[in-house]
Amino acid sequence: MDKLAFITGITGQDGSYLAELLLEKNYNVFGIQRRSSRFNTTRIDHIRDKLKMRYGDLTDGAGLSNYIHEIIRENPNFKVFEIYNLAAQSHVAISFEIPEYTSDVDGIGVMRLLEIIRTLPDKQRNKIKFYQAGTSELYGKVLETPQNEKTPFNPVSPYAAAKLYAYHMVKIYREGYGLFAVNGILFNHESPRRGENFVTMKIVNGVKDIVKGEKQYISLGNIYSSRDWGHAKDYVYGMWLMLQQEKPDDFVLATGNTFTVKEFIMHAFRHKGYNLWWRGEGEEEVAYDQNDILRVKIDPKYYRPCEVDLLLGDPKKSMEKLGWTRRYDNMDKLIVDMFN
Ligand code: NAP
Ligand code: G4F
Repeated sequence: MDKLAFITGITGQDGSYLAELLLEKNYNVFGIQRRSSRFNTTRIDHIRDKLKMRYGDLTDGAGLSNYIHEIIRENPNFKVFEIYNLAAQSHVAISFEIPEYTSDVDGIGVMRLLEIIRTLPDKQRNKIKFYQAGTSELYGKVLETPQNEKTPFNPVSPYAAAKLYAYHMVKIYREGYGLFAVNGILFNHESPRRGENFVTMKIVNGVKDIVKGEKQYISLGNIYSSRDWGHAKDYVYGMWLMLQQEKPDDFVLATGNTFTVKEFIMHAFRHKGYNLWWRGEGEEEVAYDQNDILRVKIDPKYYRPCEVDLLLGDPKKSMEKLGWTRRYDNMDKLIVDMFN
């Protein structure tokens, strides 16, 4: 095969959808998985026999280098080699607890990959395209709304600070060394494969447990932050489109709509026939259902040292230049898919 793709983070939400998409498009797909004491490949087990996998970690530059050189050695006549860097410690709240590790993986890890590409012979390097998983968290305490490719960044978490370093390194390697390297600036995207400790999946799983009678209520942190939530399947398609361009550039992927966590909670409960009534304020705020049973309460342990209050993306450039469109074009479609 002449089309190669290497996906870091292939075992994650986005990596698994991207691997499916690239296999459909007849790419030869390579990936790394982290060593873990338990198997961590459940999202890709259904396509495992079509993938070429080995152990690897973004903190281990030598291993990454060996693998990339090996892929090239074994496929000397490749036409294009797309490298998608999706691996990250991707949880914002957890980045406050493990800032050093988060910086190493999400920041320095990106530089490790860029250096490996930069030091390849011209003939090989010129056929490599690099995608970096950037994030709307870069906007942080937002300086303008909606946010687009020109909006200044103002990160407020170790996660976002590490991703900002990565964003700039991609630009520096693009402008300084002529690498085909792009930053996707992606707003929140969810799916049935979303990690359990992100708020949408926590709410969906909580409602499912309530329906089954296995739980009475869900405990959450700040329910007044707003997010621009799309579906991961649409967003991995956008990543691929970015690497099909003639020239490297940075793009925002977003829906152009924003909802509070509280609105997401109400949509999710309503989907299963529960109407919520809210009482109290701040840490005392609670929601009861139509039968006066407690369903949501606030637990300050989920608050973050700094919060991103409002994200609302403007995807105009991606729609016009990439021809990017979304199949999941409203939040209820996303919620239905997450419940299914
Ligand atoms: P995810 O489900 O948390 O997946 C992260 C992936 O990175 C997993 O495969 C994970 O492996 C891997 N990983 C973590 N640490 C690693 C390390 N040290 N070395 C190698 N691999 C490592 O995240 P996602 O939602 O798919 O997001 C994909 C990327 O997009 C991430 O970079 C994230 O920061 C970024 N992003 C996500 C969103 C979003 O809303 N989903 C928005 C903007 C940007 P395990 O499976 O072993 O944990
Ligand atoms: O679901 P979240 O943890 O996602 P967050 O922080 O927006 O980050 C996600 O999106 C980013 C793109 O903007 C990605 F870069 C990042 O990798 C990740 O995929 O939290 C969403 C909101 C926050 O305001 C949080 O404070 O929900 C609030 N929240 C309220 N209660 C909670 C909870 N978040 C979590 N995880 N758990 C709660 O119990």
